[in-house]
Amino acid sequence: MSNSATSAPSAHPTKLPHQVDVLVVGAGFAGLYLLHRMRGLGLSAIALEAASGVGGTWYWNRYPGARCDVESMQYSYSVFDDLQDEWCWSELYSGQPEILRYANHVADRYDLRRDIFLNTRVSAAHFAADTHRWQVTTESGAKVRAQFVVMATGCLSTARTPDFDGLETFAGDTYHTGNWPHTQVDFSGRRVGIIGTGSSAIQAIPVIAAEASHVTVFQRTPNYSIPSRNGPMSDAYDKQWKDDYAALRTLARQSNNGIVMERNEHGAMDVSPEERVRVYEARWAAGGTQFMGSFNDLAINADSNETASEFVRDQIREIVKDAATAELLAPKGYAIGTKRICVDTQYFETFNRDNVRLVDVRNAPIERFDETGLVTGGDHYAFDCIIFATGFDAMTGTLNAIDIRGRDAAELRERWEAGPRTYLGLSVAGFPNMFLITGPGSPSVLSNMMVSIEQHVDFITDLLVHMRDRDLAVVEAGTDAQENWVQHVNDVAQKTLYPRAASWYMGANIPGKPRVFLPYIGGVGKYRKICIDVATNGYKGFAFEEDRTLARAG
Ligand code: NA7
Repeated sequence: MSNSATSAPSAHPTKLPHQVDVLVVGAGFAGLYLLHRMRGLGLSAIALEAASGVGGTWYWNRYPGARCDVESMQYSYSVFDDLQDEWCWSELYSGQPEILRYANHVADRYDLRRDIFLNTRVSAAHFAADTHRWQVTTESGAKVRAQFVVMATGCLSTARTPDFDGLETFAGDTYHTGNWPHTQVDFSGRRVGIIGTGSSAIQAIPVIAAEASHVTVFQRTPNYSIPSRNGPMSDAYDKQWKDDYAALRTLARQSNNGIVMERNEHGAMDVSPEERVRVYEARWAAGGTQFMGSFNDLAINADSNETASEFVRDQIREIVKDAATAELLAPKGYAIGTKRICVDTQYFETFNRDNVRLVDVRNAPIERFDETGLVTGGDHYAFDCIIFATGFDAMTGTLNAIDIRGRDAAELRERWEAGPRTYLGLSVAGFPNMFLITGPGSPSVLSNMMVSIEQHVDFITDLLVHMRDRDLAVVEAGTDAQENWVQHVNDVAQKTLYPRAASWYMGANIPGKPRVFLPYIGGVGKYRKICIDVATNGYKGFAFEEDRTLARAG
């Protein structure tokens, strides 16, 4: 099949209905699949999407070099047999344009567009206890009533630009990687400043450096990054997956992070130093996040982790010719993996270019911007344009930006003032008939998002069937179940090295954000089992009310 061949796309609607059974916020991979499943139940469902196209993350993050760091054979829907058999990815790790084409293909193939309202940002969602309906308000003031609201709003969807002094005076162009223009940005002949060295910057810097006249990278914290070894998809690899897709997808669902990879069942300190190096070298040569599967205790044993961390530092020292730059790029003071591991194509090599310079802003933070550039450490740097690769208000930022009110007009953002509290990362006590897809307290960002999205959408679909079969109309997480879950999420995180790092997993990148470990680190497979157990025990932990039926909804 040619990937560009799509059925005739239906148009996006413009006139919002007054009421629906299910209102989905977001039309990324979660929103698209939700819409499909809700329709399958015979429910009226719409998705409201702030962007002018579908695709979520892959709609917004169109910076040069944007690429998925999960292999495409795995970062794709597993629930559409024909689609997964027919779709051909061109590279091992797909670039953003191809993933966005895939999202659009899905929207057309499953005729989803007719229920997706674009350019429609949700500003409020209020639950009315008397009618058991949510009143959802858009930024333009339109209102829709819904029995169920599902927040498919993404984990990294509120881009953040730090509040730099004088930023508004800068006369050149500014860009944020998470909100990149739709028109081609030409860097040739331009002096570019890039702030940040997270995943986005690490992908963008090599591509921009190949085009710009000069690039200055402002680094606060260096990151551990593993070469992707990306390349064209071979027919053999494509066939290997497609021949065995059902079994491999099952393995992914049962795995620790939703990715099928070979895992070493030994601890790093259980083998000789020579064997350790041999394993790290093999994993480094193979590339990608499977480096973290080198040994089974890298996330929990500081000594083990240090051997992997030091191995990567040594690779950086080997690649980067200037010793001082190499030392600056070598991450220290935190364990590999405890900040999101990065996957790159020629990132460290880029610092060997004559037109690239690294500036440390850990010890001398950026002081201010002016008309021509910025000042740090007493030096002025002049630019034609500046790129903010400064990340996101992760996991809670987008939800807290919406005025969400549950029972007794309780505000979600107030309830979450000291950190998010959810049951299974799916539901919040006091907010009936509202679900979160990959919400805080679920594996989410620690997993292959596709696997976690599908699991949540399927869970919600099954839950609605359970309700319909029993004439139940309202579902809500119980307070005890939620508190126990929050405790469990914390307990599991505390057993690992993760909470020790100042990461966005911990909310550490946003001034004033509570330091709470946001995702659930118990593992995708274990989490799935917990959810199955909840479902098979009558959705224990959830409370139901009977007074209205799904059949009468809307
Ligand atoms: P990240 O990973 O949050 O990276 C943001 C980067 O910006 C990181 O290096 C930050 O340094 C840096 N930053 C943020 N604020 C500042 C200020 N004020 N001064 C200097 N540097 C700053 O976001 P990405 O977009 O790269 O990646 C997000 C996820 O998207 C990624 O993990 C993948 O899952 C996909 P810090 O580390 O906070 O010191």
